[in-house]
Amino acid sequence: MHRKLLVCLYVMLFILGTARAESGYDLWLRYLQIVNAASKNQFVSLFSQIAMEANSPTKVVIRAELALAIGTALGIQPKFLSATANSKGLIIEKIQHPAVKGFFDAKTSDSLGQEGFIIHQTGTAGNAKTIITANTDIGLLYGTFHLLRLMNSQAALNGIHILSKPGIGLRMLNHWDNLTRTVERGYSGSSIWNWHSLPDYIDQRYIDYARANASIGINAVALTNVNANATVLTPSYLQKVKALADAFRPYGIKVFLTARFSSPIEIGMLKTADPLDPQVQQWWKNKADEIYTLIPDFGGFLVKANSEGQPGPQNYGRNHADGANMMAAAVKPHNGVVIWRAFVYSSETPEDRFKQPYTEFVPLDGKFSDNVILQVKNGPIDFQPREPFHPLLGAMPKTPTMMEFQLTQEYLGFATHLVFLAPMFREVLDADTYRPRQGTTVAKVIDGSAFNYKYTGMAGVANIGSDLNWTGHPFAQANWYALGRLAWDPYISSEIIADEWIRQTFTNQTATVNTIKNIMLGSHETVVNYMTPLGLHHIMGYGHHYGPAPWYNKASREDWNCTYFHKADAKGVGFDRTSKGTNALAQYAEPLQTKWGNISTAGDKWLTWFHHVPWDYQMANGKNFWNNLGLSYQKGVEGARQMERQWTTVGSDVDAQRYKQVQMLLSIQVKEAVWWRDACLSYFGTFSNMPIPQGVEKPEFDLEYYKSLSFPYAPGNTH
Ligand code: GCW
Repeated sequence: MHRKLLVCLYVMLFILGTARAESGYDLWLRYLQIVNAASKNQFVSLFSQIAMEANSPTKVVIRAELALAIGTALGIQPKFLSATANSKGLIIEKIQHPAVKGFFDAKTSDSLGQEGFIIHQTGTAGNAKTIITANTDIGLLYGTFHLLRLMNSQAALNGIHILSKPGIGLRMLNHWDNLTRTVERGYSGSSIWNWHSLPDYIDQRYIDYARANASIGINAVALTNVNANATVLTPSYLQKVKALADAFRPYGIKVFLTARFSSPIEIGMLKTADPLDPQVQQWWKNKADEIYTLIPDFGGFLVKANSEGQPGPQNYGRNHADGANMMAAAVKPHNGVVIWRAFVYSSETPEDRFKQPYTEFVPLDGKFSDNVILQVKNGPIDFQPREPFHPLLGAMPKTPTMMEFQLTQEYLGFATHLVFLAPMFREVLDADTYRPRQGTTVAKVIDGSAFNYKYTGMAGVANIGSDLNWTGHPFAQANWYALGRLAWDPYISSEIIADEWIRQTFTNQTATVNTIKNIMLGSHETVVNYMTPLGLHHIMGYGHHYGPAPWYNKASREDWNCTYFHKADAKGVGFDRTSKGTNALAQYAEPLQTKWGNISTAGDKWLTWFHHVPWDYQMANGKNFWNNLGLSYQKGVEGARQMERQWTTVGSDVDAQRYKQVQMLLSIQVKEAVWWRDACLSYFGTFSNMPIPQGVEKPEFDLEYYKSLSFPYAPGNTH
């Protein structure tokens, strides 16, 4: 009996132990054990002796990461030595260090900038010297993580020479985290910032978060929700922010805060927040001085103003430039920046929501101070599963525009749907703005090369929370990863990103890597097909945005209704944004205006974004629009089923815990794909008056059933 109990206990402990190990907490920094002998030998010999001092906080971090990675993957502990001109093995020192000096010329060193690095191997086996070098410690950290990534994917190093530097300056996460620890549009637990126990308690999570970010080059984080709370700017909260900034600094991460425009009134006892009022200006200057005294490398402010009820300069009859410049003047002496969001739509104007940011901001180009960056959302409406690129991108030659992607899946199935967003981001980055000329892709606008911007940036609205695995869905980690990699290199392919991530996160077995890659690369198109095919947009449930609700028309303002966005009637469906409609298309350069303005050349992706398409409109494949709509939904459902099937083949290459997790989530995804298809086709069918097309499964329930579903506590809705 006693023995039996003991055995039981062991078994339980074993299960618990495994569970912890594979919870997903380690993200892509799992440092999976290397079993392949040749590869193992290569890295054992590379890492057995490392020449570097530990003479800065960042170098201490580098050493700790190396010890962890090498210990876990290779089972050895590296020996750290001081580097000298005669050092062999791995050398990690700055380019001016005697151990590195003479290897690279001044031009190469200049070209690395403040964050780039070189990994260089010389000499013959047995006598090889491998150098990681950079102009700064942070560059060394990035180089180290790069080398560890090569180890994780068991790459061959022979004579390796890599010079890498970031394509974009601000590589950023925007947290929509409230001080209450709820997360707006967050689906993976509560905020990881424990404001209550800060500043004295530094959760290990903060460090692991910083490690993960640094490993993919993320160098800036806005801690708080853009629907901002002025309290974060009060002295006691600034102490907490300082504690986080101190924890992140060795990892090269700067902290930003969201600034509520009305803060001078709310916490400053002023009567106004008018940006032209000298007292208000002085208040912001003092506030900035106070912050920079605590956090000398504070990044600056991220501001949502005059949008969705947030206060802003327009409350005082001023414009966005007046507001942004006032804050920019406050942070300017400290080299700070103001990131001003372009996601605005007026509370009164009945103008097509699509058009409003462009209408408001283009006349202000050239009027912003030189430390203001305009953050433009991915898509003129709002982070939809597929949007045409935002027409502001390319239209602001004198104002740095940065990209705001959304990692959290507000409109993409929350944290229960597997959707790899790199292909969606790529589609947008590769889009040609034709401004000022053909070939000026969105990537070229945001990396600054098109207009020589002084600042460049790419932000992702974070999908991170207190869940064990950070992001809820194990695959949502890949979207965090993708943001970092794309911000570092806005031209990198989705395939490479997926490949790297899988090898570090799951397995190095090529067949399984390929299966998982397949699932990931097809997932975005699949989701678009079962949610919003052929250009449909914003037909999700009201408020929480969960599930389909194309019938919804009860919102307090017209442009919060699904019916506003699709305009289905007996004739057809879609938003006419041509010159016969709202003419939003005029905000794009030629030839896009003409191409997208013509229903026959607009392309399937953008069809109902720009046209009210007749149900019986004959499409290129010979079928009418209604049939194509049905078949797209069906294709989406089949795509989801296919993902589920493919996952069953990954077998033992994926640990049991995450295998099971993904399996359960995929079955939810299939169920919800069916729900989307059936609800949408049942509803749109009441207008098309055509039967469910051939080849499309019939809905299980009637429309009333789908309409009756309600989700009062759907997550992420913090209003
Ligand atoms: O998409 C909408 C979201 C809001 C969000 C807003 C924004 C932070 O539904 O929750 O508020 O966009 O981006 O400002």
